[in-house]
Amino acid sequence: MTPIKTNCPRDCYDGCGMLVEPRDGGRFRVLGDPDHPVSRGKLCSKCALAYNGVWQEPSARLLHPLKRSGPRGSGAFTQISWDEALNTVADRMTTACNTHGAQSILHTHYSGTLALLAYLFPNRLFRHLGCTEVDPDTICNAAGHTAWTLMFGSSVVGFDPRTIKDTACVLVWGANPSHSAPHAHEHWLGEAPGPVIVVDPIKTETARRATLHLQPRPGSDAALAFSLLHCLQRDGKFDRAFIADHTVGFEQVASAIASADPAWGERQTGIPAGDIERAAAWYGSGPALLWCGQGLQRQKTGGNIMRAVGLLPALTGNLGKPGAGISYLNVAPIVAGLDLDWLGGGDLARSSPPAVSHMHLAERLEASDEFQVFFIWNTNPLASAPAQHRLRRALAREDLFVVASDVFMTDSVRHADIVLPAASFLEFDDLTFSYFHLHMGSQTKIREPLGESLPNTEIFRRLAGALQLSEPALFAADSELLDALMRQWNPGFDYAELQRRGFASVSEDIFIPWSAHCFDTPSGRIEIASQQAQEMGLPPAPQPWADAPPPHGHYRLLTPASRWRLNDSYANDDNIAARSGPASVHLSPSDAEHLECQEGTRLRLHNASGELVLVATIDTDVQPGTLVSYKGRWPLLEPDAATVNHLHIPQCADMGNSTSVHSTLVEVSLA
Ligand SMILES: Nc1nc2c(c(=O)[nH]1)N[C@H]1C(S)=C(S)[C@@H](COP(=O)(O)OP(=O)(O)OC[C@H]3O[C@@H](n4cnc5c(=O)[nH]c(N)nc54)[C@H](O)[C@@H]3O)O[C@H]1N2
Ligand SMILES: Nc1nc2c(c(=O)[nH]1)N[C@H]1C(S)=C(S)[C@@H](COP(=O)(O)OP(=O)(O)OC[C@H]3O[C@@H](n4cnc5c(=O)[nH]c(N)nc54)[C@H](O)[C@@H]3O)O[C@H]1N2
Ligand SMILES: [Mo]
Repeated sequence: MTPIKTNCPRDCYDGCGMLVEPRDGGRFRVLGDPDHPVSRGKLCSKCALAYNGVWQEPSARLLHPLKRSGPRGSGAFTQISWDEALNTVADRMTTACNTHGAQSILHTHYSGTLALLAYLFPNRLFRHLGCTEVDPDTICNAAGHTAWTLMFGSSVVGFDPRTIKDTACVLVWGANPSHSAPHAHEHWLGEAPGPVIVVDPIKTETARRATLHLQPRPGSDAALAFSLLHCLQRDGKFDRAFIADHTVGFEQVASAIASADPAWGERQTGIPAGDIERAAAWYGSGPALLWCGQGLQRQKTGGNIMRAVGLLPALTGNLGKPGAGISYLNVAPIVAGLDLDWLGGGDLARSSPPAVSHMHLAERLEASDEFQVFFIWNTNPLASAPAQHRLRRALAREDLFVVASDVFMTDSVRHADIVLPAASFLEFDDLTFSYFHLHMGSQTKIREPLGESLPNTEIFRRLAGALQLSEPALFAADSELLDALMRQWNPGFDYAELQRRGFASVSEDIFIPWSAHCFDTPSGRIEIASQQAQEMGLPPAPQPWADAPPPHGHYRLLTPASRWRLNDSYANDDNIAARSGPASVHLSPSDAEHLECQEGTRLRLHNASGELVLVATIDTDVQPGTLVSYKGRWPLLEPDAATVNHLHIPQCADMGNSTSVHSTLVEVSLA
């Protein structure tokens, strides 16, 4: 049998093309597609291990619907039929609707799969009923989205990666592609004809490979942006005509830029003034690309930081021409023709109760009068969300009915009353995309779902049936949805042909966003100063702020993407667990000396949210005062049943009710 082309649906910038070769014993070998321009015949280490490991391991998968038969979280379950599972869920949802209203059903979902049908279709049911949603982006990137939407009118229009050949400089700010986009790190950044500058408090592998690494103190990026702007203005690199024609509010940042000389910048950020000068000279030397990662805005003032960094392209005119541009999440060009609101049932919503931020989730769930049903699908909040201990306590509420749908028995699934087993990406057809490069792909069914597991779409069609709903949109077949999406996209071929090709670029022509300089803001220009920001109680224009270094005895804990796990997926793969070792905390040699700790010493980290014991790794890539521990473990696989999100204080950023996880402060002692 010839290998079958499919695509990776994980929440990752790379969105790789893959080949699947059948092997003996009903197993498959999952490889990178040599024809795919991103994967180029190779998968990243984590996906290569997990897709050929735990994802194909029947004993690790949820194979049947289950009902709880012991205390919450104990893991005691009894196998039941799909009918019993769905009728039980439907009964409890109906009772909640009748007694407390549909808004008392809270559902949370995010990024287990980003394949369009599996990711969006289940929302139809919840929207049709009028249930409350946990706003998914509040755990990831909502501050950045709010900030750049205010400023540029969109946060999802990125540069075409192919224009890297036209650029004089690439500035990677608060992203770590060596972990979070390994193929972009390996291939794309290597294609830059000029200098690559990385701004990151950690000397990541991408920073190490860069022409220049600026290593700021965490949370000092707005000050760094103003200092770079000071140099650019002084050296005549501002584009006066662009500022006059396409921006509003420059006068509101002018004096702060004038004061932000590199010596001031060095004091605020810890970056040598000479490096600030060098970076500004390179960024100002020609068209420049700016890639802002999601780590950048997970700060208490993350919105201000994104707006301050956004001043660089706005004041130097680095937008709307080849080799210039910005990228945060590059989705708009890919899904431009697709009606994703229709796919997710936006038009079915009769009423939309206000969404709940992840920062308020534990607190809101704890109160017994508000939510009666908690429905968890495509996400694992007991691993990924803040205030882990408090959330677990909230989930222990006996009067709360908890439903969970996942591929594996995660911590969140263990806390469910009813478990609905989901099929994996090898087991159903779907459409994939990337939020960096401009390709759509087919996710092709390679084999039947393991056990009785079902694709998300089928689970929610059956649930709509059990709820005796009649809205036809809730019962749309996958083939119907895929055909409709293909018609909307209109590439000139059908889904079967896409499956044969594996993937297709959404545009053969190079895409130059904002070339017409039309910004979807109230003024139609880039809003350096924003009335809307003021109405949100924020300064109208970005401020040159830097977080103060942590107070004496405290450390700033960063918990970014791990190279071994994809969010909290893959923690249960034995090979990955062996390679990534025990949960550790990286600290600088001077902090290690101060704490009298050696390599391997057990350190106790604690703050108002919780405490956690981690193994010390002494690491010169980490600056003094900062600690790093990579995200993505499962509490149930850890010695103290806790992960870094035990320490994650649910404190909103300045915008979007979003996480400020990289602002977390901890105290440390020997365990
Ligand atoms: N400390 C700290 N915490 C963080 C972050 C951080 O930087 N630091 N980052 C945050 C970010 S950026 C994000 S996006 C979140 C992500 O948090 P999550 O959404 O919780 O993470 P994922 O691992 O992407 O997916 C969750 C689950 O979806 C399941 N799944 C996969 N495919 C399917 C499917 O087809 N159907 C169903 N029903 N389930 C499926 C997986 O098995 C997995 O258990 O975590 C956040 N948490
Ligand atoms: N291997 C792997 N890949 C992933 C994921 C994963 O968990 N593992 N998660 C996926 C998801 S959901 C997302 S959202 C993306 C996230 O991927 P990225 O956009 O790369 O974001 P993070 O990994 O959170 O953080 C990136 C960098 O920001 C830095 N950072 C932290 N604080 C600051 C600061 O104050 N200033 C600056 N300049 N930098 C700072 C961190 O040190 C880190 O190196 O990756 C996706 N890809
Ligand atoms: Mo994310």
